[in-house]
Amino acid sequence: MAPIGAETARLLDALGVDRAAWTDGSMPSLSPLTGEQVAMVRVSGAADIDAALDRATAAFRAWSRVPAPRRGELVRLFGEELRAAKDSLARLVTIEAGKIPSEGAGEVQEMIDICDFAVGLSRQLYGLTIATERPGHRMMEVWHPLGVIGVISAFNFPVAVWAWNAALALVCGNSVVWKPSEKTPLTALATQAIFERALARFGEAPAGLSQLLIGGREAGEALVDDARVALVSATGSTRMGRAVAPRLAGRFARAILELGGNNGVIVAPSADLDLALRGVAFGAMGTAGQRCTTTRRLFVHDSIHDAFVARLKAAYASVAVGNPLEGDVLVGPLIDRAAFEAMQAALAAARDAGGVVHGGTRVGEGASYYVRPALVEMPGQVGPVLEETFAPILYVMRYDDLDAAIRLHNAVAAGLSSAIFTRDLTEAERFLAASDCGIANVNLGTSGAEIGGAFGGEKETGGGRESGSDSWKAYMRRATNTVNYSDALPLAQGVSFEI
Ligand code: UN1
Repeated sequence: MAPIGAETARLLDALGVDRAAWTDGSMPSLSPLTGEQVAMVRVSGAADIDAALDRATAAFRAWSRVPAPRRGELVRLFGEELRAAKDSLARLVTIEAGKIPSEGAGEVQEMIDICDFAVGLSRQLYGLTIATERPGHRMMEVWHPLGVIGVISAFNFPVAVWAWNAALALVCGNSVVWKPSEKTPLTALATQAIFERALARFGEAPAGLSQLLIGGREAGEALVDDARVALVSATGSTRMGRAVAPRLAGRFARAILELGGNNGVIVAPSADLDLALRGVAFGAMGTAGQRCTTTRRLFVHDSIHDAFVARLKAAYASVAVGNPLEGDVLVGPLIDRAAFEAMQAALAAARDAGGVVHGGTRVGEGASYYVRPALVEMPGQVGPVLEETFAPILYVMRYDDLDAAIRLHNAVAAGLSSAIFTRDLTEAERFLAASDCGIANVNLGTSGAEIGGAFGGEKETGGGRESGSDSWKAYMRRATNTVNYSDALPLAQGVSFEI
């Protein structure tokens, strides 16, 4: 077996994944670190999916009757198991998604954090008591479990995004069926094994409370089209969301969509440029530009443009790119050849549109795709700048008027994350008031959000919110209850109906 294959096998064994799931299946699993095949994963067929949805439906019925704080106990145990498995799972994230070790560990930490959040939440699924206009009446709002929750996740956050959804869905009394990216089935299998250890310790959860469907598009489509699934939370491209949303709407199912981003940063004249440099570097080059929150557009004020861009170019030229298992690098591989080709196509289009490209060239050869991150000086917001290319490309533009820069910032289809670097309070507030994104930051970058806030974006990002704040409400249904404890039957709005 290939070297990374051997380590993958050791990790999967250590994490308790059944060998039958990944040794003799029909779907090859490749590591982007070297391009080598590390496993052959068993795919869920149509009958498996059907049976999984039946089990999930039965599990929902039983789980929805378990008191929420007790449901929280299961998630607490899951958080404990994740803590114990953190190093191995993080390493598997590096092997399967290509993240550098500290980002692999950060991803698992994000899972642990959302578990902690969900445990607290399990005692805080508050409804309202609402003043009623009728004497002797009480009106209230109660939140009930929703049903089977489908989760479709992407390769770039192969386990954390599922955890955001699953931890909330579970404390809210739902069952979960997960279709991970076909590029990252192994971390999903490992996560499922870790969850099963929490289930075993909990002891009394219904079978099928959280299940995994391995496969391609058909498995995702099954979740989208099946009447047994009440909500689909889908993370991926805007193209995927455009296919999924009308199908869910057609059967009146709920959707949480977390789609593309084309995230912009404004660097204003008063900015702390050291801070801005670090914020932009992490946002644009981190995770090899493969986060939905990656910084893709940069607007730099004329007065500081040349000095700042010179420093940024130096950072781009010196950043270490390579296999994160072999050395201290900050930029790992692209996920696959298609990602590399899409990046090269975008850079060619940028050149055609008058852009000056720095970097962007391939590092090494063979079946893995490493690139130097690209910084592209653009004459304006045209061509590929208007689109999300899931690769480390930062388009740099200059501005002289903040309002014009903000208008340009908002003039793209996606609306996920945004930031301004400034020490001028009025500039910061003007930006926060005007950014049309779900996330808007001051003096930090566009990526790396904490789990405590609601995560998601507007426009073609899909409008969904996951993770913190009151995102849990999407995983429950609300009932308005009015109780009459008087002897009379006063009608609302003063209507009279005497019989
Ligand atoms: C994603 O890229 O799909 O804010 C999620 C961030 C991470 C999550 C990104 N906490 O960058």
